[in-house]
Amino acid sequence: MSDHAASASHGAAVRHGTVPNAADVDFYHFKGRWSGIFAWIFSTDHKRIGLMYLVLMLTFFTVGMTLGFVIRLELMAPGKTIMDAQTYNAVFTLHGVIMVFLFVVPGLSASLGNFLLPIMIGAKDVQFPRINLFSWWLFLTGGLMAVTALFTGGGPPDTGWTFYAPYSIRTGTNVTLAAAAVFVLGFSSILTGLNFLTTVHRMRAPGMSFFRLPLFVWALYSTAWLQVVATPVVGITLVLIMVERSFGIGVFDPVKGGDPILYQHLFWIYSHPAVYIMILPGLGAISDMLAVHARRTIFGYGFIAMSSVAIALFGSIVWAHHMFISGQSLVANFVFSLLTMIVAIPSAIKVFNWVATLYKGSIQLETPMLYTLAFIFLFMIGGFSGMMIGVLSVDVHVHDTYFIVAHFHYIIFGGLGFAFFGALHHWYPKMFGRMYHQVPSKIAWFLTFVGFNVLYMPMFIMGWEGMPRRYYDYLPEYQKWHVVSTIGSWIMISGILLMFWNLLRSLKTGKPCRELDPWGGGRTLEWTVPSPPPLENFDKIPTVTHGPYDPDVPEHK
Ligand SMILES: [Cu+2]
Repeated sequence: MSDHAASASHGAAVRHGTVPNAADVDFYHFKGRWSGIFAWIFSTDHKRIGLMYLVLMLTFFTVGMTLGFVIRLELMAPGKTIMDAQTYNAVFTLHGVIMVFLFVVPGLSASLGNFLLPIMIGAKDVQFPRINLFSWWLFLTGGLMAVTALFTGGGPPDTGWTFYAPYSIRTGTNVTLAAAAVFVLGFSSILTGLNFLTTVHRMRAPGMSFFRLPLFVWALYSTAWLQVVATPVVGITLVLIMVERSFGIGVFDPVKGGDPILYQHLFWIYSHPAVYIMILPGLGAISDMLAVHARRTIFGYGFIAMSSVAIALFGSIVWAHHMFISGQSLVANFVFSLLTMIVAIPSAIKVFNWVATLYKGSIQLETPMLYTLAFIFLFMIGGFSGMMIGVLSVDVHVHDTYFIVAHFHYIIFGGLGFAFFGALHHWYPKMFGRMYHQVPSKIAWFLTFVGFNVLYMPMFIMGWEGMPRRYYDYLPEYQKWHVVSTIGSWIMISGILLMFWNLLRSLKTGKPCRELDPWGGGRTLEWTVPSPPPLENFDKIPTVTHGPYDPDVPEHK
C-alpha cells in the first residue's frame, strides 16, 4: 500500500483498522508512497508534522535571535553604532513579529504537542490528520510571506510587532503583506486548535477520562480553546488594517474618522490571550517534567488541571491592562487592573503545587530538571513584575519603558523559552531514540541561564529609571546597563548555540536508547511506547485504569 494511499487511508485505517507493518518499524522508517522530502511534506502522521513544525520554528527562532543580537550591538552606545534609525525600527519590528507569530504562538503546542498529544491520550493520530498537514502548510506559507514582506513593497515594516494604528495605516513600509502573513499564520493556529479540541474529546483511549489526562494535555486543551476563540479577532483586525491601507476607508485612522483606540482593543483582545497560547503549553510541560524528574506524584493534580482552564478563561478578560495610559476611563483602568490581579491566582496555584511536588522529591538534576528549576525562578520574576505593572500607579510610570521589555522577556522567553528547551531535552530520547551528550547539555543550560539574567535584569533597572523602549538613541547615563545587557546576550546566545549543536550532533552520535522510559520516572502513556514510536503509536489501543501520575500501578513499577 503506497504512502499517500497509506497516509490517505491512514486516517481511515486509524479509525477502522491498522496500516500493514506499521507496528514493526518506527515512524521514521515507515515506507509509504512518497520518499525523501516528500515523505515528510506530504505526510499526515502527527509525529512527522510535529517535527516539521519544530524544524521551521527553530529556524525562525534562530533568525529572531540573530536580530536580537544585532539590536543589542546597536544599543551598546548612544547614537549610531552599526545601523541607522530606520533600519533599527525595522529590525526590532521583525524580531518581535518573528518571535511572536513564528515561534512562541505555534510554540510547544504545534511542535511537541503535535508529536505527543495523541500518544498521551492513547490514540493513533489526531482527529483530522489532513487538516493537521494543511495547518503546517499554512504555517510555512505565512512564514514565507513574512520573509517576502522584508524585501518587497516599501521595505520591512517599522511599526513594532503590535502594528499600532494610525502609524501602521500611514507608513510606507510593507505592512499590508506582513499583516496578510500574520492572517495566514492565524488560520494555521485556529486549525491546530480545532484539531486538538476534537482529538481530546473524541480520540481518548478507553478509560482515559478527562481527570486522567496528563497535565500537558490539559494545558494543550485549554490553549486550543484560546486558539479557536481568540485568534479570529486578530484575523478580522488585520483584514481591517489591510482594507484601510488599500482602499482608504476610515476604521482606525482618526483623520478619516477612524478610532486608533478601537484598534488597541481589538488587537489586545487577541494578543493578551495569545500570551497564554504561548505559555500554557509550557506550564503543562513543566508539570509533566517535574513529576518524572522529582520521582513524585504531582501535588494537587486537579487544581493544576483546573488552573490551566482558569488561566484561559480569566486571561480572556484582562486585555485593556495594555491600555492604562491610552486615555480610557478610570473605571476601565480600575476594572482591568483588578482582573489582572485575579488572573495571577491560577498561575500562583501552579507554582505552589510545583514547589510542593519538589518537597521531599528525589530530585534528579538531569538537564530537563535544570531547565524546569530555572523556569520556576524566571517565571516567578516575570509573574511578580507582571503584578507590579498591573497596578495603575506603577504602570503609568513604566509603560513603554525597558521595565516592560524585561517583564515580557522574563515571562515569555524565561517562561516558555526555558520550558521549551526543557521539554526538548525531556522528550528528545522518546522522539529520536537516542540520548544527547549530557555534559555539553548542562554547560549550555548554565550559559543560557546566566546569560539570560545578565541580559534582562538590567532592563528592569533601566526601565525604572525611565529608559524608553524602541528608542534608537538614549541618554548617556543608561549606557553602563546597556553594555552589561549586551554582554549578557553574548553569553546567552553562546549557550543556546551550544545546545542546538549538541542536540543536532546527538541525532547521529548520541547513545541509542531503545528503553520505553529512559528517565525511569515516566508514568504517562508516551513512556509505554517504543522510542521512537511506531507509525501508529500503539499496536493495540491501551485501556486506562488509573490516573496519569498514580505511583502504585503495575506498569509504572
Ligand atoms: Cu496582557
